[in-house]
Amino acid sequence: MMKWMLNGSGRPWKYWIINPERQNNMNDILQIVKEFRIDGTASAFERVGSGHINDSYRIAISPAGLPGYFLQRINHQIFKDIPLLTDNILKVTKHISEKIRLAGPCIQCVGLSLVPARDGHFFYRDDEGNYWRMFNFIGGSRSFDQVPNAGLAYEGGKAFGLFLRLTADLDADSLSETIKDFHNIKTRLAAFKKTCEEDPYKRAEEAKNEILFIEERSAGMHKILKLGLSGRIPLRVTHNDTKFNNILFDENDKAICIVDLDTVMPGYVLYDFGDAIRTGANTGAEDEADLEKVNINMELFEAYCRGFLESAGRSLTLEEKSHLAFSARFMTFIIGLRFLTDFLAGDTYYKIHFPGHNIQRARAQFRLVQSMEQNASSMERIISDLCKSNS
Ligand code: GN1
Ligand code: MG
Repeated sequence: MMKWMLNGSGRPWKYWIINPERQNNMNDILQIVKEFRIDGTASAFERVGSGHINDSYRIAISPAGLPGYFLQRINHQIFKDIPLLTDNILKVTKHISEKIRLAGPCIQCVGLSLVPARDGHFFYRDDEGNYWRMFNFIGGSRSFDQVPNAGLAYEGGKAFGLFLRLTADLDADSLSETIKDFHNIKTRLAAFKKTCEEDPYKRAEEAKNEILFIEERSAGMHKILKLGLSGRIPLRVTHNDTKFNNILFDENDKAICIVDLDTVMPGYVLYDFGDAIRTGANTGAEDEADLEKVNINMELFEAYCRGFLESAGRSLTLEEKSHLAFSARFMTFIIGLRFLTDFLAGDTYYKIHFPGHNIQRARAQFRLVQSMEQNASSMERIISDLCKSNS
């Protein structure tokens, strides 16, 4: 069932829920919390986060003073195998926590851990078929949908670089693909083409400029896939959803934790780098309506790259380094392509906050692609200068 509701900021959103009544019912959420082995008693909850897929809640605990918990309803229309996804997350969180423990105070980050349900599993399936899971809440932290200064961009780059380093000795083959062909341009373009042809909601006319934009660029977007398939870049454990707001910062603006681990799986580092630039060096919001406001911010770009290369540069191959600037353009393109496909398909994948939200998101992504095209040579130069100083 589809329903319009108000989120915490008073803006309407639309999302798919099985039983609309249960969403705002405090007792229902607190009932779910009781299914997990928590310390203390849940006293309140609030809806948090700006993700487009799962529903997230902060759970407050009494006695007061404990950091509380982070409860999520996992979108199982999208993540179809929850036990497999949970197994991935357990492997990754345990690996990272152990690394943090061994490194001691020399690395400043906090590990995530899943809280077991009463039956010992690390998720709970309610009687309506919804899947829930619980993490420790990282108290005192905050995240940024847009990056206000270069210091934060630098910290963010260091954090995703550190994530890569901490997971470098975790065998990529030990993780499963939670969404098959997630960043596979060939598959994404085929789905787009099919949706355009079928045009089930008769929206292709409205999107004709964006469709043309994709057609003009699609041939040049297969580089990373080809490098991967031919073995010229390695498969690594990668995050695959490195939106800047998946980095948690402490009150001193130091990055302390990487969250949203659903898509941690084997992948190419270029995907992680590119997606972080898409969101971390944009002068506008991901869904900015005023396209004049959307540009690559070169100061934020330089700072993110500096942090990332200081932290992970030595573990990257030359081939990877030489495609970093392109990867930003690529990831912005493929996410725009996915937003547009979802618009044409009737908004079934991403939560939207108003009709036309997905095409607005796609337009903002494509404007950012254009800005990156215009700045391509400066982006290349910044990266090659930084690579020299970090080799
Ligand atoms: C989705 O839910 P969220 O915001 O963490 C999507 C990402 C996209 C992103 C675009 C599983 O992530 O791939 O980059 O929206 N996640 C999935 O904002 O599709
Ligand atoms: Mg995500």
